[in-house]
Amino acid sequence: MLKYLQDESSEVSKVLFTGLDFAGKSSIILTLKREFAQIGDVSPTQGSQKRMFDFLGKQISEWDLGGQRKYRISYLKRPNDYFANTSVAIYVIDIQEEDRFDESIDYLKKVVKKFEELEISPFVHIFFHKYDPAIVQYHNDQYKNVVERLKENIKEKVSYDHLDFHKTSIFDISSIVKAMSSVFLSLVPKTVLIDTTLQEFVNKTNSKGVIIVDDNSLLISSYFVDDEIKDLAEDSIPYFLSLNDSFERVDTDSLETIESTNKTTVIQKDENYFIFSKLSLKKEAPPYYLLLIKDTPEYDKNNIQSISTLFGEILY
Ligand SMILES: Nc1nc2c(ncn2[C@@H]2O[C@H](COP(=O)(O)OP(=O)(O)OP(=O)(O)O)[C@@H](O)[C@H]2O)c(=O)[nH]1
Ligand SMILES: [Mg+2]
Repeated sequence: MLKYLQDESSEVSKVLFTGLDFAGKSSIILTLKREFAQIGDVSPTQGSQKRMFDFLGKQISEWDLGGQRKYRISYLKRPNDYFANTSVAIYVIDIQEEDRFDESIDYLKKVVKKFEELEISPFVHIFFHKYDPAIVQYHNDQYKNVVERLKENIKEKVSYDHLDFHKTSIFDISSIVKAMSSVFLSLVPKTVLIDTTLQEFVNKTNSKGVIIVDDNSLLISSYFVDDEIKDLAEDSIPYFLSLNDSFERVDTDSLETIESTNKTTVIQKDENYFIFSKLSLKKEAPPYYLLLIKDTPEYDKNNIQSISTLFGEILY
């Protein structure tokens, strides 16, 4: 029954990152991969960089198009090699560089035109990037206006129906996670089934909320009793993933294994207990992670095992 509801196609989805040089495209990708050490000395991307990965059982090819002028010219000259077959595009704009807004809108127009010429109409998610926490704290009104004007300008100059807008910063990891998750989830229809499963899980386990993410930090599904718990879970999940990464770098042979299949960590903060568990659904497939928020530290590992099994059935 569950298998029947799987997606019909297993073809590759192409996710394209584009925009001017220095906008922050490669840094966004590194943030999702939690390669924070590399973000510090990221260098301009030479030409296009591709990586393949699996998202909810679907093959994704992610293209990071280096934005230097010489490369932009060559992409536009050979649209078939770069823009063809795009399933979804992420167009990154550095909102701190106002004097390049016109140049950026101009390139966006050209990219959209190429999509039209290729007779494809992928969603284009505009990331108003480098909307850093310091800006929110000290210059929010000013930048809100900057971004509003930029958005109006884009809507006026780029006539394209499939535009969406997000504010992001690598210093606010959850802003990247949320924006990228909405991009990737749009590619996979089977998520409705996962959402229902998770809602039942929250009720059954008397929890306040639960969130599932994949190994690329993307939110797969979540369910919360209220918005406060939602914010808490979404803001804390990146830290649990980093914690997990650090533990995995430790020589685990020397540690006593407490859970044999699903490794679970319980942390208390204020009145909440965070139960974080790594789910290995299938041998050799990338893991998923579950974060459960409860009033009490008790959890039934059979419940976690059964959600893991159900989830595995939906996906594979
Ligand atoms: N303040 C701030 N700086 C950022 C942010 N994201 C990236 N940067 C910085 O912006 C610079 C350019 O980042 P890249 O990721 O190399 O930009 P890119 O779009 O990949 O550039 P090209 O590869 O040349 O197209 C680097 O110095 C990053 O550290 C952000 O959210 N806020
Ligand atoms: Mg780059």
